[in-house]
Amino acid sequence: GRDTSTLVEPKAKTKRPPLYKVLLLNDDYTPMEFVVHVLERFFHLSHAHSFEIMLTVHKKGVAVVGVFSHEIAETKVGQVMDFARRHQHPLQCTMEKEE
Ligand code: NFA
Repeated sequence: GRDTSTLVEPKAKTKRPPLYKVLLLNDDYTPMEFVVHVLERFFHLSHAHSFEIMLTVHKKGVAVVGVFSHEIAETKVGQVMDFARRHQHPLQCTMEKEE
């Protein structure tokens, strides 16, 4: 307006870093108790919530376990894949960028 003392600069857009969903995939061989243990151990979920997520994966084929920064998601996926491999279970864990 006519106020010569006030200069309004364009708003600098603050861009939040993208978040990533960590997904667990069903298979025919990994024992249910192993999956529950993985969820408790690496995602710090209660036994009841872990069992619930495990059953969702078992019935629907896939479920989101959590949403994290890229670095944390990558670490979780690596930990789960490594733990499953060491126990010779085919359990698969992946990540995908959130919309
Ligand atoms: N489908 C597996 C079974 O019947 C259990 C499972 C659940 C595996 C979730 C992987 C993920 N033993």
